[in-house]
Amino acid sequence: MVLTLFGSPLSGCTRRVAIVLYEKQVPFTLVEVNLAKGEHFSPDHVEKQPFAKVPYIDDDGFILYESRAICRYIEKKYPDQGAKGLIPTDPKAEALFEQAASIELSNFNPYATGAAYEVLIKPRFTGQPSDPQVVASLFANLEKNLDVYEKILSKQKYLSGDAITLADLFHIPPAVALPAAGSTAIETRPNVARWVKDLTERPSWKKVLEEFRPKA
Ligand SMILES: N[C@@H](CCC(=O)N[C@@H](CS)C(=O)NCC(=O)O)C(=O)O
Repeated sequence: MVLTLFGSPLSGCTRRVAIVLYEKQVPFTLVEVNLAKGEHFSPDHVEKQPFAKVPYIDDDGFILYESRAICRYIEKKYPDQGAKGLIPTDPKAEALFEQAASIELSNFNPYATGAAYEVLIKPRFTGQPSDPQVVASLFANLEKNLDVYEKILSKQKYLSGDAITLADLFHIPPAVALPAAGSTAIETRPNVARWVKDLTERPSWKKVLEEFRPKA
């Protein structure tokens, strides 16, 4: 049975999983969970994703949620298909991958996704204006951390070394939302900008942009 991805085509977390499914050439069907209509609060959805978030997958009856866990599962299930080595197997290389994945989760995602929420999502979905002080604080933290990224990426091509891993791919959806949220943090750091360009030029992201468009 073909893997089913339950999520919202515009949500960064759903898109993160789709990037990896395309990278790994794993066929899948997207079943839209309409966040604007609150479908993620339905009893059926909450039974699968108890935190009432998207996405989750159904892989022949195996239910899994948390976008990064899903990506790891896909890479481990299909190590020899599509892009290879997205989780390195050598212990030191794997440890460096985990370090980079942890950096993304601790030092990038809270600020980048937080800013995207505050500027782009909150006003649209809650009717509340974004709070300039909150945005300024998120941007300040992001800039401080991206200064460190800039140093790391001046010495190596990707966040855990010279080969791409899931840790790099995890960044794509929030990174892409930053300019629209009013941040220049990426474009003003040449190595960070080079890295994001490299990631977003991959066919997997282009396919997400083609296939995961807002419905008219
Ligand atoms: N850590 C979770 C986060 C899931 C999450 O926050 N999803 C967002 C979309 S990116 C969502 O469902 N938002 C709806 C809501 O919070 O009501 C993951 O990576 O899957």
